[in-house]
Amino acid sequence: MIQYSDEVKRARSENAPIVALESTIIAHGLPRPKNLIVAQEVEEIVREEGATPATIAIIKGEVHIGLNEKELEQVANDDGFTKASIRDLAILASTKKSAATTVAATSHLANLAGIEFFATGGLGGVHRGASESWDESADLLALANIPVLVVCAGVKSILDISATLERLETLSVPLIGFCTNKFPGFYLQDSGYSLEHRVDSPKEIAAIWGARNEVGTPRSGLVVANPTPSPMDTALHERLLKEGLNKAKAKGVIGKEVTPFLLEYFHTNSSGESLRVNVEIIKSNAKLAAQIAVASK
Ligand code: PSU
Ligand code: MN
Repeated sequence: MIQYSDEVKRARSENAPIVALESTIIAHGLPRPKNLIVAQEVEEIVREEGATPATIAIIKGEVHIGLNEKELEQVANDDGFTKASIRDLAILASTKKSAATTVAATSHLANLAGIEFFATGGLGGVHRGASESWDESADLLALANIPVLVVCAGVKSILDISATLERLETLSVPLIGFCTNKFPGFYLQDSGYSLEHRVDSPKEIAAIWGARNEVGTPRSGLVVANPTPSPMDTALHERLLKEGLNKAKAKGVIGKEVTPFLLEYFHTNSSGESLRVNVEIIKSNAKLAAQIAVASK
């Protein structure tokens, strides 16, 4: 029982390029009222590139692929939207509850709807201290098992980046840098880790995506790491990261609350800097994902 927006319905019938967008960024990653404005602007960027945006969320238990104006507003402003990963989907469907979807859940639902391209901000990954807390995002397993291409600005710098890269390797998730050999660190252009593969055009990415069939690896996703166009000041980033992690620990924040807590800490303590960078990231990723979707047709 999938509810498609009118424009997504049209795009599907015309076999036109579609880009999936996640809703957790809107509901839990960006502060109000900026979140709604950004969500609308990001959809517009996708349209300008000649693709159709499909923001994905669960509303009253129903899967929505593409949201109308009112539904987008609900996701942005309604307190009833929890943060849903793949394991929550059946529970939400049967209890008729609403939720925003993470990278994992959005990829899953995009694939269900036959959408291959998806833009987010930063991926979830292995958290610092994960060897004790076992906190590893379900995004990683989803990337390994769901054939959706995800454009992101690397993994969030609040994570253990080295461990995340190791897990991506173990899980056989292909990883390519867009116009860079450095793995981006979300707020920063360079996380300090190198990338083996670099591509310089959406066309090359589309070709790699298409080549998976030839070598018999069509079942996994693909991560396109697109560095932020305007990074945060490294010293400010360093300071907020240290403070935020300490605060989270002191307050005993665990589970799926960790990521929203740290993002919020950055947003309220960087005088708008982290928010500015986060917004630029989402926009630039949406643009690239749309270009790849168009180049794949
Ligand atoms: N990127 C952003 N803001 C976010 C997220 C990504 O710019 O809020 C969300 C995504 O939905 C991602 C989630 O899947 O953070 C990861 O959460 P966790 O670490 O709990 O798996
Ligand atoms: Mn987690």
